[in-house]
Amino acid sequence: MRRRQVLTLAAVGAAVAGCTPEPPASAPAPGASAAPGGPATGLVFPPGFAWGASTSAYQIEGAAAEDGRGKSVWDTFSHLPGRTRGGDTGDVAADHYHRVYEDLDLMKDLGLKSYRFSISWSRVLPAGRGALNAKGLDFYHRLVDGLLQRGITPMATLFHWDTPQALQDKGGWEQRDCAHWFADYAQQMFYSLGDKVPAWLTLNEPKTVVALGYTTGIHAPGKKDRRAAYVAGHHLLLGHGLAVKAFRGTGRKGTIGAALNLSPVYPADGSPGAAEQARAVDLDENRRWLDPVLLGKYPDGWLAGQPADAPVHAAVKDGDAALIGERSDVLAVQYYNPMHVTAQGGRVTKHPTTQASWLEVYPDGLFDLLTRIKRDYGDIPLTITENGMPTVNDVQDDDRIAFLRDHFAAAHRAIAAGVRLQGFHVWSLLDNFEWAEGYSQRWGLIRVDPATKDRRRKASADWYRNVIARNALA
Ligand code: IFM
Repeated sequence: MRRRQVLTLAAVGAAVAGCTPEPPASAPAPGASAAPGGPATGLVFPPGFAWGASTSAYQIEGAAAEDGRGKSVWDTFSHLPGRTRGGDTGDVAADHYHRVYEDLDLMKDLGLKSYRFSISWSRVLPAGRGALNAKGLDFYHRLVDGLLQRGITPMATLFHWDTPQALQDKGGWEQRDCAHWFADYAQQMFYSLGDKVPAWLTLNEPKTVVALGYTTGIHAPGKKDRRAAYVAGHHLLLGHGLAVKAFRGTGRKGTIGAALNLSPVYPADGSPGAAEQARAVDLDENRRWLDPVLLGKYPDGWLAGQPADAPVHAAVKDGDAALIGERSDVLAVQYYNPMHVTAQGGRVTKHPTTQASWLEVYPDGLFDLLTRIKRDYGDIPLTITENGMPTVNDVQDDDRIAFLRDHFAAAHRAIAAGVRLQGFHVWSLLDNFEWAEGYSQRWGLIRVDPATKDRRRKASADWYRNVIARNALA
């Protein structure tokens, strides 16, 4: 992007910034009560620990066809017959677009220090590139201003799976150009919002996009082509590197990194075969993403291990690895489950699971993962940007409280072991659209009524509020 365009964008951002002022202080959030306090006892976290909650645009915003928003691949995909449970879509989702101030008040009442959201690329750039949609951008100004006014640090993710459909029509992430379109969009956001947003994340879970969007096809864009998947995976990483470079180029203050979902991989038994298979799965699940982002190279043997005629070989150009390895300020870690691998390369489950059958509950895995990152990749600051569980229990979600308590304790142990863990964002703030599962899985601290969209704090929200207020786990 040329400098003249950049100045124009900055001017648009500034002009839009103040155009929709927040209404006067709203009524207390539903269920609000006096903030808990008292001396911190038990497992005390470091001062300034960033207790947070996470969401993503398509999963909560709704307003899918409002104020000039363009379609994303998820709008298209969720409207295809049979792709989501019950035919659910994100058309309305949690209606956060219209209830943003109510949600901000709920966050304030929880005592959140940090809120991690994503920007809908096609809301701010309906065609994925070109002219900014001022009304779409205005929504993010309202959100960010509202967070800052409430003392909550905004953490913006640039890509949480909702590729603009207009770019998908041009080949999407299978095209190398998509990495550049993404970096251009990122740069526009840095200029537009970067004076207020101190924490940026480039990609959310590129592994999931590759695995579910391009390999099994159960997520948008619904491809079932492993060869294309690996090309898309490389271009996603390239987009990450180019966006980090663009961030540095803007001179904006703040931090930037990627949000990677990682799973510690264990041999299912003590056999040498299981150990070998576990190493192979770890290469694909973890090192294939961590090494390029943090070390600027694909792991030894990973590319060579792809079939000789795989298109990913041609996709990886000289210099790409260094670009992907542009220095990150932070690594955002998303932890849900471990993996146990047999000598035959199969997977076994060794612990209880949740309503989401893939979510095997193993809090020690979080400790193992965090300490492993420090051991293998050095002392980069870490923040957990997702951890949580769905439950069929409604507002009395004691199982979620137990889950979070055990994972917070594992995080505390990692900090005590010297890991530079700076924050913990629970997935998710609100019940939301859980992709192919539609609204059948409810992951929120805050209940969202499926029909009325009314909000109600769950027991886990009250419990979390106490943890945050004490900065400690009792
Ligand atoms: O809802 C998702 C989120 O969008 C990405 N990480 C996993 C969550 C639970 O499946």
